Amino acid sequence: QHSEASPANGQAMADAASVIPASIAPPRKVALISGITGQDGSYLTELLLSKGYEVHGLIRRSSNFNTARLEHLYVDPHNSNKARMRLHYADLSDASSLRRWVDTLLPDEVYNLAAQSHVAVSFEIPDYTADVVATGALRLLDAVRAASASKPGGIKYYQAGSSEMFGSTPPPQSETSPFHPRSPYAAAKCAAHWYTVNYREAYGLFACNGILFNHESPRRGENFVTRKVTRAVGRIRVGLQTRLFLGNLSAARDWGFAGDYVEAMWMMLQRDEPGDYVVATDESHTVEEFLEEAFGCAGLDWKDHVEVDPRYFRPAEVDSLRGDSTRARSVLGWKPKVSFKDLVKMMVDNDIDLAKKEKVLVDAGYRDAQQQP
Ligand code: NDP
Ligand code: GDR
Repeated sequence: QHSEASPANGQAMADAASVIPASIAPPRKVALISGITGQDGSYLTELLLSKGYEVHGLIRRSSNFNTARLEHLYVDPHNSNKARMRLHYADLSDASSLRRWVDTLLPDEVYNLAAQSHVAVSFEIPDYTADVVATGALRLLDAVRAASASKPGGIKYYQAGSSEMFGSTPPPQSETSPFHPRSPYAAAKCAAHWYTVNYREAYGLFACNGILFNHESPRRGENFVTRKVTRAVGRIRVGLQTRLFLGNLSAARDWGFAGDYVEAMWMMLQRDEPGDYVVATDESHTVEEFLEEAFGCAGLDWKDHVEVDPRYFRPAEVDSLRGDSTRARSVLGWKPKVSFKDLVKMMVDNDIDLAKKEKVLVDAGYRDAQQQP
């Protein structure tokens, strides 16, 4: 057991699926997700479970439970009829573990979402980032290639590519824009992108690159700028924090909602032909505009609280990203449902609630009020 999860929601979904008589039910599709414990992994798992999939996730060993984002989906595997999400230990740096699970499960679809995904951190741990993001993708692709012959219809592969690959290429960025990576993370994602293209061309693998622009949610890691801001807004609002230290406020990003973006991943693997797709809102905002909107949602003025700390500047910055997702919209029929304003409000509302809960613990003396999460 990997978490102390409440089975409530997952149980309800499993109950709904179990009413179809086995004799007429089509065989369940099996998906394998690396990075299942991350933001996107949790939304993709929800989506696939709602479509009737059996979902297997690769998790890495940690001294703490790292399954918080999956707790609402967890059903004890001893309840074998109802548990449609299973977790297995593996690591993108360990080819043998990847090979074992791909061989054992022979999934219909593999989603490679695992990564050291923080751009600034990739300057601190470049070798590790390259190993997991680039070589890790190659290890998983090769496990899929080797197992594909044993799977009727083959195994489809999704690679989590990033708008960071465009780096200093000016917007709008589409599938035909050149890559000019500006960090070890981005360079490693470029390698993973080309490994995926190469395995498609060399071995005929059904392999797709999603080139996803920034996508956020209340489940976003707390050291990415959007969540760092909305966590601070919540805590400032309830009196647990006064100041917020940030880096470059003039960078522009194309921010969408993670729940919308995982649908595009799935849609890519349902096509007859594999391909590469930019996924974006096609709209861009600066960090300053995000601050204005987020603090505004809570009736606050960001200028009263935000200070620039050069320690958050990056050795090389990506100044401006704005996607051109025409291809995903016309070929996949995908489009984002959540607007920038609604996304910011969703995150601020969530983080005001969270801060209120923290405040109860702080007031009762169970927790210190830290300045910044
Ligand atoms: P997160 O950082 O939230 O999740 C990353 C996941 O990868 C976690 O499950 C993490 O496990 C896992 N992981 C990290 N290192 C390893 C390893 N060595 N072996 C196995 N698993 C590992 O990222 P997101 O969910 O936001 O993003 C998903 C993918 O999409 C990533 O590849 C990211 O680079 C890419 N991407 C994200 C975008 C975004 O805006 N969110 C945009 C474009 C691309 P643990 O929980 O234990 O840390
Ligand atoms: P990014 O996201 O680098 O685009 O990568 P992040 O939220 O970290 O930065 C966005 C922009 O905000 C600026 N910034 C700060 N960033 C952080 N993290 N912390 C700060 O205090 C801060 N102040 C200003 C940054 O300089 C940058 O310009 C994300 C990740 O999810 C990647 O994995 C993914 O591939 C890309 O999005 C698309």
